[in-house]
Amino acid sequence: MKVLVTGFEPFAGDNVNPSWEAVQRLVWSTDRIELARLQVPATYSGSIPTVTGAIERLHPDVVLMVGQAGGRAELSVERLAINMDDAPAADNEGKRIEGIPVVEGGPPAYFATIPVDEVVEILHKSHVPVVMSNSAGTFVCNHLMYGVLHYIAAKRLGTTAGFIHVPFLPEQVVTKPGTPSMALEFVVQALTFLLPGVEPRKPFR
Ligand code: PCA
Repeated sequence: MKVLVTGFEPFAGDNVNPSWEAVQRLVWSTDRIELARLQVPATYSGSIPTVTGAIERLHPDVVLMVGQAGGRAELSVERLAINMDDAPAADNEGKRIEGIPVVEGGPPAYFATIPVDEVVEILHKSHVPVVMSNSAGTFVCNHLMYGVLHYIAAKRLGTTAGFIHVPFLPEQVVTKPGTPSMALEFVVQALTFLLPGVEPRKPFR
């Protein structure tokens, strides 16, 4: 099984993004899973083509996208992506989009096609704090998740895809009292635990 795992570059003035830090450190010891890693620009214009281009080149069975959700206390397995870009924050090109669909005329939403319940269950059994989330937000992460699921659906590929949000790293919250964070080693371990769970065992839903 070939798994493409993606993480985002730092954004919003931070100099790290826990998603990319963790993706770079993922180790997988069996030859049953072949990992490809990709850093994705935190931009509306660049994120989708970066990942769909890699899907075209690598033909992965699974695409697991990872992003930072600053302020969340646990990992979130995203259940759906909506057809809406709507965030006051600027992306890394300084672009702000408020209230515009990701894909004009596209369906309102896509469900993740990885088995989200199984991934949550695996992580719970592994004692990792994780929730199933019904919103990947309306910024670049949701944009990417929607765009990739749309591309896979439009091309009728067998690739399954999903998105995991991870909290800030402790170093990012040093001057943000009360803001949750998770140690990098823990995030890396959690992603390693969930990898076998993304194996496509069920048809799309
Ligand atoms: N998190 C942002 C974009 C890039 C990232 O890592 C988000 O949740 O939209």
